[in-house]
Amino acid sequence: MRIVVLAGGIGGARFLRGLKRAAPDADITVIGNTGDDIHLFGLKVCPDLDTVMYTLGGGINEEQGWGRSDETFHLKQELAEYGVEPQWFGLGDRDFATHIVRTQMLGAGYPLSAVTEALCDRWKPGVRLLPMSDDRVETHVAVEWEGERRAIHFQEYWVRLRASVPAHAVVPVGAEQSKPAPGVLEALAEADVILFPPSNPVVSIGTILAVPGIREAIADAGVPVVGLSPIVGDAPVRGMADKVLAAVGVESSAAAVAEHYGSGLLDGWLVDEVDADSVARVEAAGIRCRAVPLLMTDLDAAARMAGEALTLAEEVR
Ligand code: GDP
Ligand code: FO1
Ligand code: CA
Repeated sequence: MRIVVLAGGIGGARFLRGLKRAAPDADITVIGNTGDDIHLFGLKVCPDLDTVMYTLGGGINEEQGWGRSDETFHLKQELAEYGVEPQWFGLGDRDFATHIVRTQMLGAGYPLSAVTEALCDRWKPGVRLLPMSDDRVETHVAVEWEGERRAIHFQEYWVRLRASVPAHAVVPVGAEQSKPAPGVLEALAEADVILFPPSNPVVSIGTILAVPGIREAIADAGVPVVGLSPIVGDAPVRGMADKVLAAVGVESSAAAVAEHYGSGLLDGWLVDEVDADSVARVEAAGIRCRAVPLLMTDLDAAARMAGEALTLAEEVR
């Protein structure tokens, strides 16, 4: 079975770990979000691709959910001693090596997709990890800050400001001119099932869908498309997805996220058991819906969620 998953960082990565356990013989292709990418200290950082690669490859900081395990921060401290900004983004020494290799290869002319494949030669994530695009796409957020309206990089909004300032719009800058990376449209056309993990609907999956051609390829694939809600009991399980949902005019609820994707894209949707009363609303929108436990408390729980998603895919096929 060929499964294609559109993934952000932590939610996507933890779900994928469960999916590998639930479907050990499946051929899994991951289309990763690159809208969170940022250039820092002359280096290209791809947080969501790295979170998937490290999580599936056994190198993730498990408690944090991003960055390397067994990490040190000597380089960060040395840069701070020179007064180099930004100091609000925590790049560790081990993680820096990944960004140096990536930047060096990009400088030599390799596209991000080839660089990601090379990095995965080391980590062996057990999935084919493709960036959504080889072109530069950077999510910016229009915020109200110090009495002024301005657009800032997503990482500045998320990490520096912790989404604490009002956001008016979320813009994937460069998306309109971008092309899907090699292999993305082919993987979607050949998929038997397409899954949306409990990733951020706006700045992870929304950004991937903003790459021209990807949304159409999903609809044209003619196979079950099943998603899992990142919102449980009207709040994100972790992070600040409610803030970016508000910025695009979507309420923070499992049903509203399903309606936001819509029946033109989704065939099936899983909500948590605490949101069982929203099943009827989702089905009224033309999307088959089930309420099952949706907390990835451990690998077994994530695997059960992946199994439920595959079962729902068979029901809607
Ligand atoms: P990010 O790039 O690191 O922000 O990660 P993603 O975009 O892949 O996923 C973030 C979303 O995952 C957040 O909105 C969380 O609410 C959601 N999430 C994290 N852990 C869980 C979980 O155990 N269950 C569910 N249902 N959602 C989760
Ligand atoms: N998230 C933080 O909240 N603080 C950080 O200092 C931080 C550093 C960082 C470094 C590398 C990396 O791959 C991810 C990192 N993240 C950090 C997570 C990253 O910002 C994620 O993109 C967001 O959490 C949302 O997706
Ligand atoms: Ca992300």
